[in-house]
Amino acid sequence: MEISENLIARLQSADSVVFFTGAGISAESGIPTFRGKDGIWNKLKPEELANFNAFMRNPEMVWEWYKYRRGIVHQSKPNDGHIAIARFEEIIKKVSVVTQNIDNLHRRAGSRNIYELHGNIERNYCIKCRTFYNDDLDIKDKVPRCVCGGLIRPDVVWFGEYLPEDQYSGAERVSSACDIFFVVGTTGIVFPAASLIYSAKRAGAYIVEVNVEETEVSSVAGESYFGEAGKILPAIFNKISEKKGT
Ligand code: BV8
Ligand code: ZN
Repeated sequence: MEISENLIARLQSADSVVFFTGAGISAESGIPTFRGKDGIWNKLKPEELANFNAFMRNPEMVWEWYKYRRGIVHQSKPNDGHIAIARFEEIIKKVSVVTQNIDNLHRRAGSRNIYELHGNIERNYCIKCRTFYNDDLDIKDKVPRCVCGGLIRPDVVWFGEYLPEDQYSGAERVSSACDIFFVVGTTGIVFPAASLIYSAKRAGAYIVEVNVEETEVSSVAGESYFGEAGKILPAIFNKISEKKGT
């Protein structure tokens, strides 16, 4: 795979790089994407599942879906794409990960500066008293309940819900101050997360897309690499670390 001299030069001189990731980076870990050909949204509509009203109307169904996805996440592990992103911290002064994913794989791969825009499937809280139940959640019940009697929900951002303020403002800050902004494995159609791509571009960042196909982002990217993130990101990392003699 050919890496442009332009990108190599930019990475050699970059102080700060952001990796903005979506479901596509976890596809090679066996976690289904949302909108691809085998995407989970094809069978189930997001409106029916990833929103608060659906949860209040039918908590059993929504919990069944999240238990199914938790099961997949627990069996999966970070792939070479996640690991390459974590290893960029060895050769670039400031690396930030801004992820739409809730699968915790960037943290498990060793990345340290992570902004989780849409929450994390490993965390859950009571909608009444906001007590958190994480690894102590007893999910054998159809619908887990808090000691106060309140319903427990996954700590993820559903459609129509605001993103966690601290995560979003932190992500905005690093996106508007970086030299290179990688957009990895996302259709770039969910907002306000996707607006970070445009704020980064407006602030002068060089946009590099990594995806198996063209997306809405391709037209604003400085360059796009079409192929699997688990192959492209390690190839870029190896090229730069070779150049830097690390
Ligand atoms: C909000 C967490 C303010 C849960 C998710 C009506 C009412 C309210 C809001 C809206 C509305 N209409 C529109 C909106 C805005 C809405 C939105 O953007 N909708 C879209 C669909 C148009 N946004 C919201 O609701 C947000 N909140 O706006 O609040 C507000 C409040 C009240 C009232 C009004 C406004 C909240 C959005 C967050 C929703 N939560 N997930 C869960 O996961 O269960 S969204 C879901 O989509 C995931 O988080 C996912 O990460 C995200 C984006 O999807 P992608 O990651 O891009 O995944 P996708 O499958 O689409 O694409 C995968 C890509 O990977 C593909 O391009 C594929 O080619 C590529 N790929 C595949 N394999 C590989 C690969 N690439 C590289 N290598 C590979 N191997
Ligand atoms: Zn409670």
